[in-house]
Amino acid sequence: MIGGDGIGPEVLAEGIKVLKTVEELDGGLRFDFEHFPWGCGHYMRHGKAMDDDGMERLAKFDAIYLGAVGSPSVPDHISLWDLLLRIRKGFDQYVNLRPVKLLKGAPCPLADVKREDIDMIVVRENSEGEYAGAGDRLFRGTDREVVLQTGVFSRKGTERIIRYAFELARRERKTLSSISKGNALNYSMVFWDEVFTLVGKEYPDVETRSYLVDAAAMFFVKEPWRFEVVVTSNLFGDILTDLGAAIAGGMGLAAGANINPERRFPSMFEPIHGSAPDIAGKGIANPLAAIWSASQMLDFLGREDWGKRVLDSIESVLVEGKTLTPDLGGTARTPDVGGAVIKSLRAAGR
Ligand code: GGG
Repeated sequence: MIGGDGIGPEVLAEGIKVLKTVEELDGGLRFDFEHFPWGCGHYMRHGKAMDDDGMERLAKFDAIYLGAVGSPSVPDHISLWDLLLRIRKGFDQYVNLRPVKLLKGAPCPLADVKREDIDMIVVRENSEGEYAGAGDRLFRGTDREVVLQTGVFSRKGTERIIRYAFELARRERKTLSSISKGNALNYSMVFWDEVFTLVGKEYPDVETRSYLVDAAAMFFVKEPWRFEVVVTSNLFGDILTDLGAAIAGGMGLAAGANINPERRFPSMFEPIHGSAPDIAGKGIANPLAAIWSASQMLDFLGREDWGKRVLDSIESVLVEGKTLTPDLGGTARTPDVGGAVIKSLRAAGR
């Protein structure tokens, strides 16, 4: 576990308690946690967000549980690249799975939308694209200054994420929507659309749709029922899933899994929110996204039974509505919410 910065350690602590409860109730499952004190504090002390041998040490684990990265004391591009993106790329976690599902009891700002209308899974490309880190900054500080940020879309990288999404859609018997921007991004997204069509020929049983990202953003708000499985690029996925969080209860309920499907490396589970320095240390951060990401971890580790029970317990806490943090209109504190999920898990029994 890497608590990271700001509210990261606070919300992760509740996820750990939930996993410990699962361990106890199951009787067979066992979790051994090792804590890594990495993040911006480490960067301020040592000039790096993780130890030099950090990736080697992490490689031995089955899964990584991450809190949040970012602090006003460290430039955001350093904190992101030195920890979160380093792990995603170093462990080839090329699939980022982000559910956008309106749980019962969760608030929704949209009018005329039924709860079951918001139930999609976004498959975000997580290893290259707009976040490849390719570019340059020339003639810095002069009037000739030129800045390049290059999107990188390899055939292998594009095919594998699209194929993963098709497999998921086939398994779940859902439609698959590809979100791109082929009209303006006349190299990368034209290529993306071509690969989507090509791979799609192998999946005649999967119904597909293609959207431009601007239209997709509008439909997320106006007609979210259009989307079931969604596949998109790194940047578009990052942005659209914050929009997804906004229509499905807020950032406090948005979970993400960074997956290496071949299991050559550990996968990583995180709430998608950042470190929220404005509320860090106040004990009011919502831990439900972190707990939901623990449920994704249980799914990935082959215990979908417990993954579902943890998610059901989150939903019970929302439906009951008595133990919610301020972002959801309540007055509860972070550990109270973790405690309420545990109580619900215990009540449901083994
Ligand atoms: N929970 C991890 C975290 O702090 N994420 C903040 C963030 O900026 N993430 C960018 C991304 O998901 O690519």
